[in-house]
Amino acid sequence: MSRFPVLRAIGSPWRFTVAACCLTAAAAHLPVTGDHLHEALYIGVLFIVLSAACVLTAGALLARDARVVYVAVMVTCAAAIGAYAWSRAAGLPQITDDVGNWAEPLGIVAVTAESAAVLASLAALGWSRASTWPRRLPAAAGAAVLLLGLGATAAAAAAPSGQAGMAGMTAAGAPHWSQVAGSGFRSDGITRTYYISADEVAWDYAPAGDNRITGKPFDEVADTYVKSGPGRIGSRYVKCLYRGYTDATFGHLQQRPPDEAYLGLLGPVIRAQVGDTIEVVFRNGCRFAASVHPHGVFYAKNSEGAPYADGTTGGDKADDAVPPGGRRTYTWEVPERAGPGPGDGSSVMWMYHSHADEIADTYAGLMGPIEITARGMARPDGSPADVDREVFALFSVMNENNSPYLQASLHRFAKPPYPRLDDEEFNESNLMHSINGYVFGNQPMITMRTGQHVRWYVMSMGTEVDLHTPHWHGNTVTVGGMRMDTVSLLPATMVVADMVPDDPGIWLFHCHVNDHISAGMLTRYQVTR
Ligand SMILES: [Cu+2]
Repeated sequence: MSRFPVLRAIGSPWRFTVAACCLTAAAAHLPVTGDHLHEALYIGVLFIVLSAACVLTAGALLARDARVVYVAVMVTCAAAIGAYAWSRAAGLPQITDDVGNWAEPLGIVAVTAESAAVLASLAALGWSRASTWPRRLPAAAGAAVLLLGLGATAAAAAAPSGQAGMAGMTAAGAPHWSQVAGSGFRSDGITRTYYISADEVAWDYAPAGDNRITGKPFDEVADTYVKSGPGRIGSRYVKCLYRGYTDATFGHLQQRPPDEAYLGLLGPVIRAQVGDTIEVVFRNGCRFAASVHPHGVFYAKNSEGAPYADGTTGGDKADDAVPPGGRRTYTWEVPERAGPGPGDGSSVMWMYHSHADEIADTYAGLMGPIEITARGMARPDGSPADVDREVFALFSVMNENNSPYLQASLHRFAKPPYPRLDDEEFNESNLMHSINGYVFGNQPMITMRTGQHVRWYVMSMGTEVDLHTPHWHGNTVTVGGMRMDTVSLLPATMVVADMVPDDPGIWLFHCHVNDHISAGMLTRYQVTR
């Protein structure tokens, strides 16, 4: 007999029932352990540990039902019940599709067995030797509980797919829809504030002054778009662009480091992770009303930035179009449905653009990227921790004929005689086939190193000519798990492409649409060792 009372066998008749409950709990976890190992390794491992603990404590009870064993049973089962509740209520990392899935049959069997084990353990600890029990009854009751438990487990495991836990995740059951919905917005208390001003600038689509793709001066075809002169605007246009500032005084422009110079006319990259709140303090320095309308994130009617008959009034309208010189703060939440879905990597792309007069505003240049990283996967700046280099690229035939600044550009950069505004050749000369606002390879070099995790975020804006097929020379990417070296874009679509470059050199990155190639929609990226 042990000197320590907690190690002494108490010989409770409840031990058979507790052991049967433990064995049932172990059995109920086994059918889905394989799927969990595949989908969320740590959950699979925890399932194996839990099942092993249940089997071991059951054996210990039958051999020597010391008080400490009952306590171990209660702790183990309480932890399992707690984890189950958490996975259904708040969601555990990597398997948030279990949120709301309270009716999963195997889960019900496991939780019932675990709860019964806790209650029976309490009864065992309170049992006194003075009580009288029929000799064989406890063992028979335990055997009956075990049979019942294993039968329920088998029935639950055979339940139709879609209700049997991870095995049915692809079926159109509750788990599918909980994945679609994502878990509700749970704030992590972090608000990321961006100070963005729409500023009028003189933008040059070809600042290098020659064709960086051929390495030669512009030829006659290129001159159609870039040469200024009588009745031709050339490569420079008056535009209004989103630009980042350091604070609400808008006194200091945020400087872009050299490796982000390629971003060109894009607004500052708005980064956040799921759980954050994004705040955009917007100042409109354009000569026309403008707004900030985001894609993907959660916005209420007072932060949508788009005027239309939506039945709103007052403050819910004030965001729609901020007058010249005006200011407005937009607030957007980042729930799970704004972040990576089941087929995404650690981050997704959205964008923001002015939507006061959507077409004119975006041709003026008011566009920028948004990047949302999965909860818990972001660096302090919001970028995904598993990505070394991020590149954002906008493919757009910027139709300067439809920009609010056409007249301004004409009188500032063209020489008289000025053409009729509907002159066909003049119109063609104002179609700037650009990547981030650069033509004919004039974009500052996009740089990266071999072996880096590089994530390309590519998007298109515009009209029916804006079907673009960005193509990488030298290296391949995966998009949604599929290998490619060319992706498809239509206006306002966004594609995330992951690359681990293995081929050093200066490589072409261009739209593969023939007409767009001739008009200069090409750039280069450089991979160094
Ligand atoms: Cu194209």
